[in-house]
Amino acid sequence: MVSTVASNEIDGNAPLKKRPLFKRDVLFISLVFFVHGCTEKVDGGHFENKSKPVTEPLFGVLVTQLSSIEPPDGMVWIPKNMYDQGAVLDDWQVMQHEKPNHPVAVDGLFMDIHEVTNQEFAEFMGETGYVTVTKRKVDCEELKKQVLPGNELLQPGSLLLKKNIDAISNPHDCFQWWEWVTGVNWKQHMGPSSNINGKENHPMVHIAYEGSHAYCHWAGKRLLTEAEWEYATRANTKDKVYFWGNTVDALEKYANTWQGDFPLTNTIEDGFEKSAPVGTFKPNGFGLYDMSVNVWEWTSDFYNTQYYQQLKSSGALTLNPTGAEKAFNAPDPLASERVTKGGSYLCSESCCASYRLSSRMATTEDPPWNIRAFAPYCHQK
Ligand SMILES: [Ca+2]
Ligand SMILES: [Ca+2]
Repeated sequence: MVSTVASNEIDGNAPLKKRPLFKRDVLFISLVFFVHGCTEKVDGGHFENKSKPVTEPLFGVLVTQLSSIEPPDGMVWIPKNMYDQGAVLDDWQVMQHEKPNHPVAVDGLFMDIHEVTNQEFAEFMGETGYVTVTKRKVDCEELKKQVLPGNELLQPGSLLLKKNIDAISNPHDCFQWWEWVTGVNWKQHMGPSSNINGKENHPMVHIAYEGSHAYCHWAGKRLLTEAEWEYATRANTKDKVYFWGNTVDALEKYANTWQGDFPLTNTIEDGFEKSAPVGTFKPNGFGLYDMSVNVWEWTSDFYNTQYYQQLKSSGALTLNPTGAEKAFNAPDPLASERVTKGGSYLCSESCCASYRLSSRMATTEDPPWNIRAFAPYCHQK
């Protein structure tokens, strides 16, 4: 399904009320960490041309934290630095679209410690009355622009993992384990008869790209770029496949994954068949939780299979890359796709493995065409 409603509109008309900066209610005890970032120019200010490759010395150019600014509740300061974005040599599961790795540098920023929770999203919904894409009637004219004739997914809803799958004949055909369910949305995340009662501190899911922007705008933040997201996850580690090192043995300490033979059996040894409350698993070196799985997270970058090569070919360090100017993905030429990161609780070694640092996924901007659930990680404008 495709929507044409602008990100700053509610029900197509009323403007979203922007939430005051640094003004968040206390939500849950220790598990609810929330964010907010720094809008002021600090230490020389932000770059003017953020995607332009430059070769100037980094320090003194990149934004640093002023000692007088304390991280807002639920946020942590991510210091400026440079790193190699993309595939590392020791990763046997690396995919072509994670290559070539290329040097980038990013400004310091404040960042949410955890994924946006159901409680936080409910607060946004209560104040704004925002209508999510999953609850809107399908705009057939828009739909025609993006799907091929014969597609029958014409009711609001989203995709869920099928239950009781006995076998799969083609591991590359994900529609053997996904099914379209009408009436699925962020409050009825598993179908019309489900609810999120008791899951207030779980990550919110089934949010479209537009909705993630609406939420961030209301909270006085923005989505992370892909480069910011990967840097924050790497947390100044170098040449690592996972943020905790190069061995998958520690996976269960840091990530809520699918354990067993996906999608047939899940042993649930980590205690969670689906999402886990935010902050359940160990954080990375910057103190960020669930950067590897729990739920997928949007970035603001267009997905473009040529972008990494373009950055590499420039031969220069790229400061604060903001992604390609437009989406490009030959197998999905009609869709406007964004980069999503981190994987979900459905990832396993045998399928997805998107808890790897360089992993990335092309995701169309509306949930009906997504195959998993997402929650935005935001930091401020
Ligand atoms: Ca699990
Ligand atoms: Ca996540």
